[in-house]
Amino acid sequence: MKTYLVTGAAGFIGSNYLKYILSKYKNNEEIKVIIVDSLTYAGNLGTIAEEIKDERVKFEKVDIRDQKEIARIFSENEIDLVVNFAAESHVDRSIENPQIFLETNILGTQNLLENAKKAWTIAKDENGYPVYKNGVKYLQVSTDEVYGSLSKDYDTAIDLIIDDEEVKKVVKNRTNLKTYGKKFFTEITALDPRSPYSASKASADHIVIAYGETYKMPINITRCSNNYGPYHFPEKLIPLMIKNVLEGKKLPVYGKGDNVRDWLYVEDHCKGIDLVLRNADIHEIYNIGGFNEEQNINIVKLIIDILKEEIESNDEYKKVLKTDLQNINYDLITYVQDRLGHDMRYAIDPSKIARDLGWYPETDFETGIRKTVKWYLEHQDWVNEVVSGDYQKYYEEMY
Ligand code: NAD
Ligand code: TDX
Repeated sequence: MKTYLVTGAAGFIGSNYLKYILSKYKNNEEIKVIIVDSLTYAGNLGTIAEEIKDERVKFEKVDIRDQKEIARIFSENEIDLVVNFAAESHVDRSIENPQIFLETNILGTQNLLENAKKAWTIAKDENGYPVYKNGVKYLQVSTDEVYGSLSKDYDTAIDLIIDDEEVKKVVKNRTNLKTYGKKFFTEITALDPRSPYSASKASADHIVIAYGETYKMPINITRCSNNYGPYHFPEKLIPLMIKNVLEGKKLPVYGKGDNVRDWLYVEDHCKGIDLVLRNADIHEIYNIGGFNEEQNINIVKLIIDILKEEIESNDEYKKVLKTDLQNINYDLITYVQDRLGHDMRYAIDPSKIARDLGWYPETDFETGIRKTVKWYLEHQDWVNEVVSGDYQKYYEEMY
């Protein structure tokens, strides 16, 4: 029996992870999941309404910065595994208001580590180091953005050639591996964050490593590329573009639209996280990437194309459209002022997790993005629910 503490499980990746582990361990292992989420603008209880009813799950509306409450949760539950998703996650917001990013992402992380350390210490060794309960582990969900920015070598994507034989074996069935450059972030790339968001995530990584080294605490860090999929908050590129197309609104593309991101289907990411948590050696850091780089402008065009095709072929989807079908075209694209300090390219080398743990991104982008677009067409109630209050104010200011 394992007890998870999952923070930020009412957000995008955390909710997908919660759904994934509840289903993965349904028949073969007893688990208990304590959720800690303070329900910021990005957290929505409706997203996990079904999961909260599950008798294995307990929801705590608590801020990860709250020392007393986090201490209480550790004292009331025999927690074995911590997965920290809770964070302020949107780069544009970090440019407008950095402070909350430092408070949640750095101090919140340290508060979780400190309480895990206390709860898991069962003795001290002869040198004064804490000795921990067997089987406990803290996993920090980090980002490729901590490595900074790469430059592009090509204007159009080229096939990614994998020359590592072991990795080739693992990804043998994947097609469409793409790259815009020769360099990739590996786990030993020096951290070089450039936005307040990524600086706060890099600081958190350093604190996690510091607890691992100083107190020999059992930690792992995963650093993933841009996730996409269901329950993605519509302030991020893909869900925002879907929302705006459906409403006949302009699609704001920053700068020239040539910035490159590596896209990873959220469920593939969740599988990678649980694998690292359960199987990786302690203190190991793993990059989790999609082997799928794309320029923003191409993502936006693809979304327009898929939405048009899907709506044309399904009368149910036509009901969702708040504009005329003929308005769905590339004229919606509008180039706007670039993001300050906009990182040009993120590209992850996930060979280590492939070699060590046999993980690879299973979902082709073509499959994943179509699934995602259809999910949004079928879940407009969810979009309407999360797009209210705080977000509405932010949206009106930004666009
Ligand atoms: P999100 O913004 O969708 O969700 C964040 C969740 O954390 C929300 O439920 C929110 O209510 C909760 N939260 C925020 N501050 C909190 C606090 N102080 N105490 C308790 N709960 C709090 O984020 P996401 O996109 O799901 O990202 C999850 C994690 O993955 C983050 O750590 C992020 O840095 C990292 N990450 C995300 C991506 C991506 O593409 N989305 C890529 C790389 C890394
Ligand atoms: O309206 C937009 N127009 C636009 O051109 C938005 C919202 C974004 N963009 C660009 C900026 C980026 O180059 O699209 C790209 C993706 O932007 P976001 O969706 O904001 O993601 P990004 O800044 O790449 O960060 C994401 O991936 C790494 C997550 O939000 C982070 O939490 C994660 O760490």
